[in-house]
Amino acid sequence: MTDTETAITPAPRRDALDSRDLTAPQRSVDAFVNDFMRELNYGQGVSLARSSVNDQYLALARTVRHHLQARWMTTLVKQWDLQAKTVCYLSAEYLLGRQLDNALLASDMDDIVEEGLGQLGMTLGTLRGQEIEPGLGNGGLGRLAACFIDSLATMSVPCIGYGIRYEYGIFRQTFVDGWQVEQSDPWLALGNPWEFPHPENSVRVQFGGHTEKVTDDNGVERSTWVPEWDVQGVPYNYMVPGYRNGRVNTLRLWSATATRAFDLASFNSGDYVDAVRGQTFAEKISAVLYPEDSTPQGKELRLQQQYFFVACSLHDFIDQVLPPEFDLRLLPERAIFQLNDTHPVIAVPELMRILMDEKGFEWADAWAITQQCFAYTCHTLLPEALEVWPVEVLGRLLPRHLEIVYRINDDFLDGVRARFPGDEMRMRRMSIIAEFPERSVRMAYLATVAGAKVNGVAELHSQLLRDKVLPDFSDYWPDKFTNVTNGVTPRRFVRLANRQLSNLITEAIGPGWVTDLDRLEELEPFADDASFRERFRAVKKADKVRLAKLLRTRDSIELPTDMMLDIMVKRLHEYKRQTLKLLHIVTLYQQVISGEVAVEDITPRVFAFGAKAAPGYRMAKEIIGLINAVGRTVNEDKRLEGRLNVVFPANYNVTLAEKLIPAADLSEQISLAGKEASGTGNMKLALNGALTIGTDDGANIEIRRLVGDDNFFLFGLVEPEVEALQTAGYHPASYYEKDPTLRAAIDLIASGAFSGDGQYSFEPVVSNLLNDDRFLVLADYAAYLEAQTRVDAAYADPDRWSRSAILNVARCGFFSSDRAMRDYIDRIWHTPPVLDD
Ligand code: NBG
Repeated sequence: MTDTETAITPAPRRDALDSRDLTAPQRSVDAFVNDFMRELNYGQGVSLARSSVNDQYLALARTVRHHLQARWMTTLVKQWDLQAKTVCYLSAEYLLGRQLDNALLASDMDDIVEEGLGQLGMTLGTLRGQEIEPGLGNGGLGRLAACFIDSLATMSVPCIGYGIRYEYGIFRQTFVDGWQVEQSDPWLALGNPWEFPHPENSVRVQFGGHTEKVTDDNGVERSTWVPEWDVQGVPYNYMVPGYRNGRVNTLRLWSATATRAFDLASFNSGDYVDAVRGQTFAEKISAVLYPEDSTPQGKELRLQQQYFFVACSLHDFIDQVLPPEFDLRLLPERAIFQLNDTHPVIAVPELMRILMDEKGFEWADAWAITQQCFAYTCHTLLPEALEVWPVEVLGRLLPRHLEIVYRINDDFLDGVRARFPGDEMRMRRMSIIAEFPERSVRMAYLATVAGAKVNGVAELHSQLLRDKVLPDFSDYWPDKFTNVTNGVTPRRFVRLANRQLSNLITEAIGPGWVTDLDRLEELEPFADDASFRERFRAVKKADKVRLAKLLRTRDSIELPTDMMLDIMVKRLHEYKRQTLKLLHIVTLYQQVISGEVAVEDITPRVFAFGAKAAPGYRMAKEIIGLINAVGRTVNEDKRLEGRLNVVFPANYNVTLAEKLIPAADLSEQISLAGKEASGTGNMKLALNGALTIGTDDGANIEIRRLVGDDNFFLFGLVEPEVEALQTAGYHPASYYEKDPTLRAAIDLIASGAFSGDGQYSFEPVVSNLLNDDRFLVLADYAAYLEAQTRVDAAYADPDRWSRSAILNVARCGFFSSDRAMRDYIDRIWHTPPVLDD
């Protein structure tokens, strides 16, 4: 074939996909062994005898994925035939967790694989351990996106997840002398069998330059963008298998590369480094995930990432997913672009630009389409976490988009002016462009103006979003605002993470709960069944033993398995109040060493933490240092042996969460009321039979309402009280002065009791608590301690405790991400499932 022929041969389109029989590989142990050996010998190119564990893992992954690929092809063909409305989930983060187990579960291959590997002298457990999880997210927001795409696949709803294939995911945390040290996460280094690159479908993304006014053929003056530089986005497809329903959706992650990989002129002239400079520059865009959580940094590279992935995604959907010559006026019938927080909001002016500058639409028509195609989810309440981009930065990087944003704002403010004539203050408050401290674009406002719907992620959060964060907007468009309480996937966080509990539940009520979590309510009567409670306790114990085994090899930590396991796992942030938990531990320790309390009177507890601090967040890192210091002191003190223990395994991630959560007795959800948008760890823990000690915040409120006051340990100020206290003037030191128990705990820290030889006094933490305490730790301390005594009393009665734990499981079916998806579909997306005929 000549070059010209290549150029003019149209690429085969999806409608040309053949209708050959897309049958999956045979399912039997023999067939598996054959397929596996073929992958090992011909895929990896090694013999069994010479193969490494990594070879074996890769061969296994490829063997298993074949079983899903046939379903994937079928899904794509069907989707093409039906042209059904598709959820395009735009998210800068997906915290997927390991893929192998999920693929085995979805394809129902566990037993076959286990037996087949056994015949070959291998164990599934060893190969499973070889997989490095894709840590392409920071915390709750990224994990939520992963749960959502799992649920949509399981519910047969067409969805494409769009995101970034960061070459380095969330940093790996290690501790050196108790201090967090970050290491890079080269998760792709040993090969990634779960992705399918498609460089032929690359998208060109342009940046920089300026705009020019030109008069088009109809004599209309239009703006055109003359960009200065560009990169290519290469799509990598991942399978998102539904749970045993024959459907596999797609996650498409973009990787940046140079449009011209190699500058031959520089190379020929001998400047080898210069020859690849363009490549290095381009690849930087998708190189690394920003390790921020709840507090954006406003770095220009971050904006490049955001624009890069949404530009790729919109072009992909319009040019590749839709049929050729599609009438874009009908786009709202085919797509809803869900903006996962403000990170992808630059997609709004990008769609406007595509429609006008590339497809020739007039402003009004383009805007009418755009407004129906987007919806926005807000995930925070901290004002500092709402992204803003300085006009100077946006204008330099995306001058045409800035023009479009100005025009959107002008039109929007005209509308506001018409409704509220003369209300200049309101105009200023509502403007998408902020003037102070520097002129910038408020991305949350842009999303609200453009989005058909705006939602918060738990009832209280949605309420506060309307009342506090965007009150003028909710006055203006009351119907635009809605709530969808978050959810988590029961496949990964119960069925996979806690097989024993899953089996127990299935024995009691049948297997239907895995895809219909409301059915857990059928467990209620078993809470009163003594033998069931006994078995439930045995499962918890087994989960602790399993965790202890893991922590021994992973972290050289000895985890006692006969004590209450009290866990706080989440990103380290002051608003989440790990320091409040710490003050509780220090108080118990202080009371024992001072002789105030006899050690026998303490309920034996292991306190487990898991938390990463953003590398630039100094106070969070101080708190990590202090937790480890207190842990070391407590664990080394013989007087407390068998009574108090602190464990803090490094590098909390999805894989570790799947081990920690099933073993937990007590779930710490102790954020300051009004600060945690929802929380999702709280849901995972309750579904695994941990009782919550928590504030009236985020989804805790809904958990408590469902499980009942008797099965939840509530404490602390409620949101209006927080607000009142802050308005009246909060003086943390007054609590210190009034409360001798609190004073003793703080004094003990300040005295250097936990400082070891280094004599480091943790002064920043102490003085922050006493002089600032933005999140009211000291105000809630006494109530928290009191609630902990209620916990102790309840735990002293194993039957009462297990009853409550079982009721937590039985009553938390609401927190399935399947339900969250139904809510999004009913209230926002209107995307029906595509069911088999
Ligand atoms: C987080 C909130 C959590 C919430 C998750 C998922 C961000 C910006 N927000 O409370 O802090 O559960 O989002 O909605 O990461």
